[in-house]
Amino acid sequence: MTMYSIKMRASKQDRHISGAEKIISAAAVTETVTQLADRALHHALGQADFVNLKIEAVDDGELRHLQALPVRSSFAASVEDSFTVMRSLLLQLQVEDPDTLIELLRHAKPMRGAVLYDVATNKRLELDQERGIRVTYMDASQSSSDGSCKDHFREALVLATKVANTPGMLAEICISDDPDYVTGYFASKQHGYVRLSPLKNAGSSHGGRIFIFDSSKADPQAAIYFLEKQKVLVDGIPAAAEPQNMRVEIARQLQQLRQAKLHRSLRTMDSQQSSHVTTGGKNMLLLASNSYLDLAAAPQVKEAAAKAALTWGAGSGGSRLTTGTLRLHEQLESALARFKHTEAALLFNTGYMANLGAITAFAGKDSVIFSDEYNHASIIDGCRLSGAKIVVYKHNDMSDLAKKLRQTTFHKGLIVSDAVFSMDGDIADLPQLTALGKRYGLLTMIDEAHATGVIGATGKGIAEYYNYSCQADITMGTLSKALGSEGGFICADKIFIDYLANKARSFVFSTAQCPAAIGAALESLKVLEAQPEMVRHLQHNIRFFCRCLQQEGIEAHSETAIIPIVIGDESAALNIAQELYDQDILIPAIRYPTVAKGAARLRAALMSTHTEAELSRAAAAIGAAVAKSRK
Ligand code: WAQ
Ligand code: MG
Repeated sequence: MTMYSIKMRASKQDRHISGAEKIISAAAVTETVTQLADRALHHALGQADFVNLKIEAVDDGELRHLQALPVRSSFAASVEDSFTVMRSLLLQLQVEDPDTLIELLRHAKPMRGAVLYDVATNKRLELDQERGIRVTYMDASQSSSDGSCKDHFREALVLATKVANTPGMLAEICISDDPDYVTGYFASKQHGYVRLSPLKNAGSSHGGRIFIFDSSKADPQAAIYFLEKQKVLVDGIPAAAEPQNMRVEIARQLQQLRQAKLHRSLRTMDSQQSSHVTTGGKNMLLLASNSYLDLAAAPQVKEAAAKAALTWGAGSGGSRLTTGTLRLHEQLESALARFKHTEAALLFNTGYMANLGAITAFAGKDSVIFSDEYNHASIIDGCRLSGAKIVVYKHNDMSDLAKKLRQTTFHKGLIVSDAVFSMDGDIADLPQLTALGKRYGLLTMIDEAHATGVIGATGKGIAEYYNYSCQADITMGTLSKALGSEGGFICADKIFIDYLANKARSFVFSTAQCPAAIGAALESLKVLEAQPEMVRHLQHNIRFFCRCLQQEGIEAHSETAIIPIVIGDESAALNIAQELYDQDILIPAIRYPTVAKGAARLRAALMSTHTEAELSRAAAAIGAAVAKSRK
């Protein structure tokens, strides 16, 4: 097949504006000429007034195929860091004085071509030092799909592959002269093509290229001939540098997770969530639901969800501050405020968003947040996003908190804690925590995700648990657990709620929750207030199950629906969970990063509708599996 080399050079008032070269089949010549002319005549730097198009046939025997250099990326924090990487790569090639070369690269006068530097004599070999050596007659064998614009990476990789294959060539270093392009590279046969970023500051039009050559290995004239005249097609040029690298990087990280037994995948349920579920084709006893009162499956709650959808629509159609607030949202907010003994309440789409929104609204760069070390990820993320100074205190350790409060120089901020800790199931020391908040003039915030419907004589949560002797300024909760629906909320004084409705970005910029979720939560609250015996039943189950486990020789103490059974080793925990799964009992193993490394555990979660028979069977199975794993 006859191939053609096409070169285009365009200028305007003697200033170079665009250039390109291709090696293509005869059939593609016409289209390519059109494309290149188009590029020259519609260039961002102006319309060319001179376009030089050169078309030459290439004899089959003249063309050499080369395999593209492998590509990797080194992204550094600063230009100097990138040059440190370049320096060490040059040293690995036994280049004696890398700094001279780097200096030359960074400060050489602008040239159209490259410096040809001979390390055997420390001399520049290019005859015309104003122009330099220009590499030409090269292309990727598979053209990129979009030939209309310049692709720095692909063009550079083609050139670098040709240069690296030049006899006697040690390496190449390059900075682009495009002011917007800060990525440069180092390339050698041995190291491949190493993208270095940043190699300059954005806005600088300084570019340069140095071919590092060793005249003791090959004849300079032969090298120059190869660079300037040898026709080369490069195979295997990737379509783009980054997506490719991201895929490799992501695959590597997933592999690491698998090796560390930390990879997770989704488990699909084929039934509604209740004390028994169908999954993996089996009917299983579920000891892992947050629907602690089994309200997600309660007929009257489901009915209320359906009715709300039929009356109020499938979606809310707007954010709360625009057109999404329905009478239904207001009803639920009043009901929640009443339930939590506060003046007002505000709904969020999820508990995560409630924490994120509230914490970032109440704390900023000028504040401090004291946060329990075991707080839920949504609290941690809220703290980070707020930009406040974060002081982490020891888990539920009020003397550590007091000590750290004494040391602070901040006058405003937040003390924030889970009410019931999600992985340990213990209860925050609210009386002390709120007293410390008052003493230091900080707002106190408590996350009742696992407290609502679970603790307190009638399931009203942590304030009721402490007989209303204390109350946090901000009470956060969720509709998604004991209330069997979906969403989060904040209960507080009116002034705080008004502020949040204006400032909490996760509230302001979300579509209001759908009517079905709100209708369900309203009904759940009603059921819970009318039937506090559900809560008593749950609390009975908790005591009963802990006793059963203790009889099996397993440490288990909890006043909440969360009962951790700490195993330690990640794979032992996984094996035990699997053993239980084989006996149709679903209790997941919880691993890093949800809990610390080496603190893997089974996390049992109880429901009010579990029977004693189910719980004692589960405890016996756990006892046997744990004993087996210790052997
Ligand atoms: N032959 C020799 N030297 C050249 C050539 C050539 N064909 N073209 C440019 N140069 C020299 C010239 O001194 C330029 O100032 C300098 O190289 C930089 O050229 O993986 O865009 O065309 O994303 O600006 C690197 C891509 C892009 C990194 C490099 O070079 C990546 C680039 P530019
Ligand atoms: Mg350029």
